[in-house]
Amino acid sequence: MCETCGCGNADEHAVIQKPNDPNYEHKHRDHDHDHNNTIEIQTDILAKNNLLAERNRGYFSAKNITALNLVSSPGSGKTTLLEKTIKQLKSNVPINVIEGDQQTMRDAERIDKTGVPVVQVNTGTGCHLDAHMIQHAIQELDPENKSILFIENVGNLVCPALFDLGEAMKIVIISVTEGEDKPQKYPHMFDASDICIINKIDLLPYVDFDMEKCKDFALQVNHKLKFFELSAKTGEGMNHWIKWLKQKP
Ligand SMILES: Nc1nc2c(ncn2[C@@H]2O[C@H](COP(=O)(O)OP(=O)(O)O)[C@@H](O)[C@H]2O)c(=O)[nH]1
Ligand SMILES: [Mg+2]
Repeated sequence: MCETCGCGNADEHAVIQKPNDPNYEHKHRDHDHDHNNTIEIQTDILAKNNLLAERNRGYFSAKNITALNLVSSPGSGKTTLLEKTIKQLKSNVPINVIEGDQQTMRDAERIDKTGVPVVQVNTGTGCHLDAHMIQHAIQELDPENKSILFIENVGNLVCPALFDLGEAMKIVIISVTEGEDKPQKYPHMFDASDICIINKIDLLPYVDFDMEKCKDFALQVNHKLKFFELSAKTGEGMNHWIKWLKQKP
């Protein structure tokens, strides 16, 4: 966990709002930065988070909701993938979306255009979503029984790996412009995920990206990872991903 970015106290900064909310404002609650006893505090934060995550998991299980936590570095194409996925899937299954970013409603506004319910969580200085934010967001959304909840986490390949949200699984997205070595450099995220989506394959002819090496590196970290290679832009490979989603919830 970061010691300097304030992620340990991220929930104190969180602002949860629906798109087009006239009361939208950039507000951040004040908090104290006390970094004494850092290890104990971090342990407490993760223990508290895990407890709330289990409550979320119980809620999802009782309502037969499949919660999928999309994690990646900024710009890998999470929101684009969601926009395209929702268009193809929303007639088959009810979908809700929680969008996480430090600032702005931009992604929630993009998802809002697809016609599914969405809330934006602005984490302020925080670099990940946590289980408490998700608890509040699902109170706002009130997702249907037997539905899919997509959670787009804050773009960051580090901290979101540590925070269980109560999701069924984490899905890590890497785009071919990021280089094939990311699973080696950020192993925790690939270890914490069940699915790895390799996006922007339409750009493969233009970038030095070794697909097989990338998958090998990822499998060295987590031999159970399942891969989808696709382009959210052109739709190439999307059919396998959509077929997999149709088997949920
Ligand atoms: N060429 C290409 N560009 C993509 C693809 N998916 C997303 N993008 C672009 O990548 C940029 C970041 O996408 P966005 O969905 O906002 O990424 P996020 O930050 O992970 O949510 C945008 O300019 C997208 O149009 C893809 O499959 N191929
Ligand atoms: Mg996004």
